[in-house]
Amino acid sequence: MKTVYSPDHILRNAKTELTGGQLVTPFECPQRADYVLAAIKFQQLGAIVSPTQWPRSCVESIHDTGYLTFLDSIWQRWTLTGNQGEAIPNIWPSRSMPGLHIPNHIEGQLGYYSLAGETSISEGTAQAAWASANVALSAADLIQKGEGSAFALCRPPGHHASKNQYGGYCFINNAAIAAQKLLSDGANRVAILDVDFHHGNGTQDIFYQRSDVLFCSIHGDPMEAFPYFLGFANETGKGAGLGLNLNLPLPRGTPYHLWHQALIRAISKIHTFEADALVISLGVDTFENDPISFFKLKSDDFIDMGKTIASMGLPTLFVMEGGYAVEEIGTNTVNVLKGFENLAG
Ligand code: SP5
Ligand code: ZN
Repeated sequence: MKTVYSPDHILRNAKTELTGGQLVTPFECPQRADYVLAAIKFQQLGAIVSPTQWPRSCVESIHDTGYLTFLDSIWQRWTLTGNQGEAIPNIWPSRSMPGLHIPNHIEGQLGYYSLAGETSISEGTAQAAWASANVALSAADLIQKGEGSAFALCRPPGHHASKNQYGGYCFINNAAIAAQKLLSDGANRVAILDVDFHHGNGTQDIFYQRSDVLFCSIHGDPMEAFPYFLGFANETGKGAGLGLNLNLPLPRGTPYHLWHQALIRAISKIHTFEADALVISLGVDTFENDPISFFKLKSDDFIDMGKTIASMGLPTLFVMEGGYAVEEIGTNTVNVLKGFENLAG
């Protein structure tokens, strides 16, 4: 399987993440991609290729132009305003003040365009997000050109980003723009299976009312886990998308054999949908030693995960999402891809 990788991911190198009332070094750090790339080389997964640049319209097919303009300009505006630290929101439109307008002031705009406060914006963040988007689009292009599978080594990740909000370490929804590209290139139906520990709220929201994309997600119960406010089992889609959203929340301590039962349910749903292609939002933060998550998957379990995904027999695009046990992220990620190839042949 080919991997698409860009060294520009390193431009996303924030110094701060707001957690526990402190600003700590972010869990989502450049070393993550270094470890994944090293494991791909060590385990000889296949060629590592560079992305090409895709038209802005590929990203505008999913994200609001106003949001993208905000993302492109926020760092310069933030520093010109005289701020010394990284850009962190401190107020949001909420139940008591829905605030559907976009404020003029940068502090108000940060709240408008964010869904979480842990994700600081730093110099180079937008450039890295665009590089990550090009990685996803280039990998989708490999599928369209006939490769049975491809791996988009995206960083920063994307599945928490909605059409007009960043957060959860995500800025551009790489899986969503890749799925949209597959549809634009001729697929009639695309299934997205999100196996990251966290619910892919951005991806769900983007496709919630659409009939051409099925979204399935296996994740930590949002009563107990980020993003807390979306990802419940009773969210099944709306309008043309009714019945095409499947959430499988699981409790603290879930081991692989129970996680696997949820995977079988998702696969059954994808079969019924008759997808032409599959996009996997591949987070490996389901790992037992992940520092911010609470499932109990072991490194070898990721091999079986890949094999089981391959049993669907669909053209499959893997898009990197989370995974914060940095020293094990390479092994765990490549285990999924190797497991997939062993059965896919
Ligand atoms: C792509 C992805 O996996 N995003 C996850 C975003 C999670 N953000 C909230 C993290 C909360 C961290 N709490 C730290 C507790 C350490 N004991
Ligand atoms: Zn995650």
